Amino acid sequence: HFSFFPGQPRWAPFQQSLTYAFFPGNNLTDPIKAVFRRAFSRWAAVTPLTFSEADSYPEADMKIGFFVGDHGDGEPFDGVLGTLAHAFSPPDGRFHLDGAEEWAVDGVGGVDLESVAVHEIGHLLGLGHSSVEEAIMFPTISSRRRKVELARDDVEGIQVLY
Ligand code: TQI
Ligand code: ZN
Ligand code: ZN
Repeated sequence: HFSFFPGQPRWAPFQQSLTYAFFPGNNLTDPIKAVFRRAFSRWAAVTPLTFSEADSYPEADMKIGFFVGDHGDGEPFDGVLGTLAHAFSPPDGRFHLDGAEEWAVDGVGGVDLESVAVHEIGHLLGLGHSSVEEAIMFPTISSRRRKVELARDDVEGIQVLY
């Protein structure tokens, strides 16, 4: 079953058009940006929310970046495997990925980026972990697995919030 963060934080009702931006220092390629666009669109499909890429990193609601080791928020990354990414609950908007991972984009490589992005966006929107194994918000995933389709449990959870 789905869960929320303590106090059930969510983006405010007047914030249905949310923006996201990529940390400029990462210089991400278009195929990588497209993975995040697809991940956002899965949540947009089942909520009244819309997501669009903003040019201004500081002004965006959600800030996405790849970082290695200590990156200044008290939650250092740990190198290959272990923690892959973390995201903070609303209305924080920070979404960080471990730059030390071998990320799989479009099926090529190691850890599937879209699977992790769909999960972390769930956290950005206010979902905690689920006890349902098929759910995107289940707290573990077998390595090299691709899991990008929202389960009914994920949809029910997000529709309680939005
Ligand atoms: N990162 C953890 C996660 O996102 C960070 C975390 C631990 C966390 N406990 C939390 C975040 C409680 C919010 C609330 O769950 S992770 C998976 C999964 C990770 C794990 O790198 O371990 C995915 C990131 F579910 F597959 F195990 C993405 Cl998809
Ligand atoms: Zn971080
Ligand atoms: Zn999680």
